[in-house]
Amino acid sequence: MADVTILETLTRAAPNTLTPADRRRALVTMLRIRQFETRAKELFLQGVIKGTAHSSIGQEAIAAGACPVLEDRDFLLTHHRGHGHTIAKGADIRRMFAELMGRASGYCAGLGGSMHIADFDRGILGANGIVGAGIGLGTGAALAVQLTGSGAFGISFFGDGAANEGIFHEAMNLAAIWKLPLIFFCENNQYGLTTRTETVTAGPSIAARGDAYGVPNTRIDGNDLGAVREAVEHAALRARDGAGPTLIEALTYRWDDHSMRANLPSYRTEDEEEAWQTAEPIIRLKAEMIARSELAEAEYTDLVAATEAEIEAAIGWARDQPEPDMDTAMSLVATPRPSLWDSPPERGAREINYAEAITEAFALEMEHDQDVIILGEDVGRIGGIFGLTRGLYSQFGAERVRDMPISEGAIASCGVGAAMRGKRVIVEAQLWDFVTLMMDAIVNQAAKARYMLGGKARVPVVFRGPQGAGIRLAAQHTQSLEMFFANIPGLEVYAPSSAYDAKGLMASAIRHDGPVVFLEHKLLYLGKAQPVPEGRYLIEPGRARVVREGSDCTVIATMAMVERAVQAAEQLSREGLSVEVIDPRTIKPLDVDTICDSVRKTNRAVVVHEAPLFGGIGGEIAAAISENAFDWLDAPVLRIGAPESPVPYNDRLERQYMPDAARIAAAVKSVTYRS
Ligand SMILES: Cc1ncc(C[n+]2csc(CCOP(=O)(O)OP(=O)(O)O)c2C)c(N)n1
Ligand SMILES: [Mg+2]
Repeated sequence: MADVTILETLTRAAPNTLTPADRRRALVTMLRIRQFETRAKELFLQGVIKGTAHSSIGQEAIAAGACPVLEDRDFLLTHHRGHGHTIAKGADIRRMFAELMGRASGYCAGLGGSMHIADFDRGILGANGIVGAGIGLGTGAALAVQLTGSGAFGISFFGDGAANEGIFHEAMNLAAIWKLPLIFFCENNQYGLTTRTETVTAGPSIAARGDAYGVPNTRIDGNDLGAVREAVEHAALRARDGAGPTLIEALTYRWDDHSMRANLPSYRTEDEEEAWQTAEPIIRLKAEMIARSELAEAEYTDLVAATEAEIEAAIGWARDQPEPDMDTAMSLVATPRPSLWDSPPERGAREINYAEAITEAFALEMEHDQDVIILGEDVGRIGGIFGLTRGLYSQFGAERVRDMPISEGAIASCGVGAAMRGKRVIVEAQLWDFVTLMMDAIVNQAAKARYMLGGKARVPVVFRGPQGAGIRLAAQHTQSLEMFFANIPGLEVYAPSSAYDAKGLMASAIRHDGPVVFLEHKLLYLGKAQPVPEGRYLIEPGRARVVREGSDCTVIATMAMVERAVQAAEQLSREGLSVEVIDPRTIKPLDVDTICDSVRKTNRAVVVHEAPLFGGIGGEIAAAISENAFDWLDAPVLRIGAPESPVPYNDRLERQYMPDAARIAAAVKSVTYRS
């Protein structure tokens, strides 16, 4: 049965602020969207469009009503059902079809498909395949424009289903406390896939959820062009005036199945479908325009014909476009770096410790570039729980060193969104284990944006925090998670072990135009002062450091294990063994050449890291040695890591859990004395 209360709402006319020209433009937009979706579905059924796509037929009034309020300087983020929004914001329909057909001239170079269409030059920051993701990214883009003071604003479109994602609530809170210029636009089409919204959504309405955050909200008829336009005009004025976000819930209905691919057993009644189709937006607008004598039936027929011709021409163009090739696709994964690196300076005499070196890199980069900002919990006045941002708050102010709510999902998404809109963002996870709550922003958004958006997106964001065991914080505050990220193309992973490297690599991470995961170690924060140059310098990622030279065995160690490997080497030297210690410094890119050159010299290798052995970087390094230096090996490559267990709290057990100098020395002896 159709939802009577909603249909009653739909027949109530909203005050109309549209001019006849606005209505005509909107009608054309709606016809273009409908014809785009109709033909896309036919092409999908013919196998010309593959994968999937989500039709917005029935919901056109939302795109046509909301998007014209956006000016060139404004932005939008949309969701999987986003064709209408991008068309209404001015995207080139030919390139949209080309993308759906997987062609090189498509918006994402054929690498993203329907759910990822973006046109940064037009302020279209992307559709998204992750339900709710655009809401979090929207907070960041809104923060970036707010900091610029341009008076611009943006809209994040999402479905009713997304209103039950945590990011909806985190983002709403964030936007409210900072008065971000953002419209949260929920297209409530009554279903999330096959699930009826009201059966999974608590409270009187999605709009009413705004009350909890002090965000003005309204529930409107989403099939009424005038109602949509008026609500968005009103919310836009608030956003431009610095009054903050608005939540709009627009009631509507999708005519087609969830997706073009979906072949789901029926979950809606024919009565319901028919009732909503009679309330459909195009026929309503057409009837209104005819009643106002703004349109004649024959003119409408001409508009439809002209739209059909335009869409056919776009399809014809798209069909003729070449497909992308693998080399080009591969070139879009990694964000290019400058090919010229300063040669790192001498260490000098001045000494600071690892934590202070990172702080110094922040300060120098923030001084150098106004766009660098830091987001994290407690990073402001107290400088984070380990004090790394202490002093920066008084130097650079609360706008650039921003205390965040305990909202890791929003912190990370906000960082990515701000980076997409021109900022260089440093995102702190208070303890690295909390990164598990940031994973969508890092893995699905930041890591893939450049590739999936056809090489157009620039996402300069550093995700950083302290990992590792050693100070009895137990299993949820002590993990070594580098391999979570090393396995994701598009991310770089830095893991310095000395103060000198930490400063130079942090500068490189901040100045990189792509996402970097920067791992620090709690035990190293507590380490001794070491010589570090005072000025700015960069260390090239993917260049290992030979920490100590030797000729009998190579020990490759990461982070807190480097110092332990050096201790083992010193102990062994007293027994007559010469051990070379290598710190890769960056897990990805990994300097296989330096490691293998060393093994070709020593003929033996031991790899040591703090993470559990299985799936650790040790396996990668051992494989690289076997592939590149097998003929030089006199013994199998040995790996040392933590046991297959969470980190124990008990002091003695925690020490036993972490590899130490004695275990490293024993491993070196076992490979050295076997030949
Ligand atoms: C995080 C996440 N969970 C689940 C999915 C699979 N999925 C894609 S669309 C969708 C329904 C979303 O419903 P809604 O937000 O109401 O948007 P609509 O499809 O109705 O426009 C689901 C479950 C996904 N893509 N991302
Ligand atoms: Mg829905």
